[in-house]
Amino acid sequence: MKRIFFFFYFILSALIATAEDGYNLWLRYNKIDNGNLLLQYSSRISGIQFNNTTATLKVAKEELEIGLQGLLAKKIPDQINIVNGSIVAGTPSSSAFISASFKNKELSDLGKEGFIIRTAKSNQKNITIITANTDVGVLYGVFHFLRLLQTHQNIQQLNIISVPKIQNRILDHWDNLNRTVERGYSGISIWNWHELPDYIDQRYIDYARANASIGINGTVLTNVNANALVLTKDYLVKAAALANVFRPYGIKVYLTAKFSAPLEIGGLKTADPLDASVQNWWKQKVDEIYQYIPDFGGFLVKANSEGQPGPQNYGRTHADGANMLADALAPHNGIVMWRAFVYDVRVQKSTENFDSSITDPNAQTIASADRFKQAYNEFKPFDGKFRKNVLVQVKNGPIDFQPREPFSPLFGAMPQTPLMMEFQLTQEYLGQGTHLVYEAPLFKEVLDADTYTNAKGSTIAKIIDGSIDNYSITGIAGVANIGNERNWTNHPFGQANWYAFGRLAWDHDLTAAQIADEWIKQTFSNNKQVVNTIEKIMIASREAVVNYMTPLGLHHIMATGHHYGPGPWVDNLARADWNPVYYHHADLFGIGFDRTATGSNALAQYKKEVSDQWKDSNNIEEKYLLWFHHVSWNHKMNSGKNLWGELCAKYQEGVDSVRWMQHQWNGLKNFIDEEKFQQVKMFLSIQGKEAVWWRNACLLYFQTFSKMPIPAGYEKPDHILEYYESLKFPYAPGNGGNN
Ligand code: GCW
Repeated sequence: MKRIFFFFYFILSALIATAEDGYNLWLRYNKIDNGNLLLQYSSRISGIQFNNTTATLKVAKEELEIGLQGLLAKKIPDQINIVNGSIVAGTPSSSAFISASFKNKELSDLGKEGFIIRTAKSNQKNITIITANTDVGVLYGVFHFLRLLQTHQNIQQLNIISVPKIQNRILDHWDNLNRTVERGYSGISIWNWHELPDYIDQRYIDYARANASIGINGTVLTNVNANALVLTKDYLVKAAALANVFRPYGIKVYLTAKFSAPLEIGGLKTADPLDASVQNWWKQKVDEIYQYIPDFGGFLVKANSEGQPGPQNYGRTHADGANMLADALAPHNGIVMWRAFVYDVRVQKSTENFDSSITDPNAQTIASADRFKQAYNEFKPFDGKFRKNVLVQVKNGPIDFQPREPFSPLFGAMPQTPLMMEFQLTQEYLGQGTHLVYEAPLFKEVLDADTYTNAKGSTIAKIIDGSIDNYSITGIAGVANIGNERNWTNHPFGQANWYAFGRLAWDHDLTAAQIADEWIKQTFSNNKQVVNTIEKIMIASREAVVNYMTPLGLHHIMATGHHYGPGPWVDNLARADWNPVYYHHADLFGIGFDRTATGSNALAQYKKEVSDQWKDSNNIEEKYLLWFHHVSWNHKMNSGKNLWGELCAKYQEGVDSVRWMQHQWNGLKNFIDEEKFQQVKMFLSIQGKEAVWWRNACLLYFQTFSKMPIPAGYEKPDHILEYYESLKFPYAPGNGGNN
């Protein structure tokens, strides 16, 4: 009997050991499964000398202990004396050895967050040193060292010096106080506001660990479509509890500031930024916040956009609004991240007593223009007019996180205003919670794009890291894809986008392939076949989604509201620029948005070198063609096909890529734990179906204009257009109630 029990116990624990639910993300620390390497690591790592004198050093030491214990499958002792294989970690103030061994200059070059990992000899002993100027630098060094082991790197001769290129590396949560998440596809918000501040979920700690492991140092807890209540005492106390959890991990908390808060929660009659009582209200509010959260990071603000109130309600400018908040934050070293995602000029009434009588005098002129141009038109005139602690946060493209966009023309156009990048990790327009789309190639395409602002080589990466315009403050944000799903991101590969964002925010020189490689090894396995296959899938996935949704420069043709699935036919929304027909302009002649001099001339917002590349429909890179040109269905493409034929080919290519991804994945059955294998397999099958849906719906619709057949040899749609037009998904997730 006993024996049988033990047998089952054994089977059960083996199962538990291999079933992976994804909760541990890339911090699995499983035992190194390569015997030789394990021997090598064990001989190099005999113990640690690590004084945990501060909260940050304490968590750093714990992480190192947990990580090494998992990876080497043995307990790692503390060492008082340095011996062969010691890891010595700390700062000059926490470690006498480090203070004696490092010159001040070498460490101060690391700044506030950089670290050194170095193999050295001390009295003939081989040791590894992890050091930094600051405690958090040591923490980053620890995570990097563990990454080296998890990815099976040789650690015999290390000399790594790593300093982040961008200062503020932030996740933006579009999480509401009722725990719904705008554009969230991973369950509900991880912030349990109701139970805070008393209940501290382990998830908060693991969230902080995960972020610190990739260098993310800030989190905006609340949605940019803001709720003023978060600025009341009840909620500040809750936010403070989260800040306490995150602090040791070097992560600052930020909140979204609703511009009408003085009216909504302050009892004032106006929110005019030039009104002394309003300015005073914000000053006191900010002082109060710092009482609860002494290292509060600052505010993220969406103003005069999609119904959010802002300074234009009072005939004031973005600069007036941002500067008022900046003045309140400056004494505490807080910052304002003021978003440039603006396209709402009809000032809307958003709260009962909000003053909507004053409208922007330019409203009509701006409204008649191309939405593409609006952010530039509204912000460029204010270059140099913002306070020093204001960053203007710009989405990567001019419209809205499409599968592919040309870069926003604001980058390079505001040399005297720090511009911050906003990427979207959550896949609002990229297949949402069920499509495998690795976003690093998209991020890199944008970061590497050349704005020519000074000369050739003025890449966006160099603009946002401050090296071109000497910004004194720099930042990058990613709209989070995290929710309370056990594996955080719903799709196991959503984790890769969170990971890639952090890694690129730290070092934008890394390639998409390098980051994929690291992530796969830590998340799945170091097995070559696994790594190569998954890497190929990931790298191909971005172009696949472009092809089956919006090839050749099509954009914003998703369904209304939830943006789930195709809706190129939609033409009945209140604002012209919410309608897909506004973006593709398909007619009997052709398709595409003329943004050249004969059209909206948005191209004129770019430097000449850039607009020269894009202004001619016969020369433009075809991936951007329909972004800038309205061309005939018979337009001759590089392939020799006409535009209609090329569109058919691209949609089919997208579908074929997903099938190829499915096939590749299936080949990994024996290498991936069953739970994750099945999960990804099922998601890929949804993706396959939806790619076909996109292709069929779009081709049938565009065919009503092109009047040409889908060429022989391609699969034919299995329904008629009316069927696709009739599909409704009232409960598709993530609908924030906006356009
Ligand atoms: O992409 C659009 C989304 C909105 C979002 C808005 C924004 C938070 O559809 O849901 O609102 O962008 O970025 O402000």
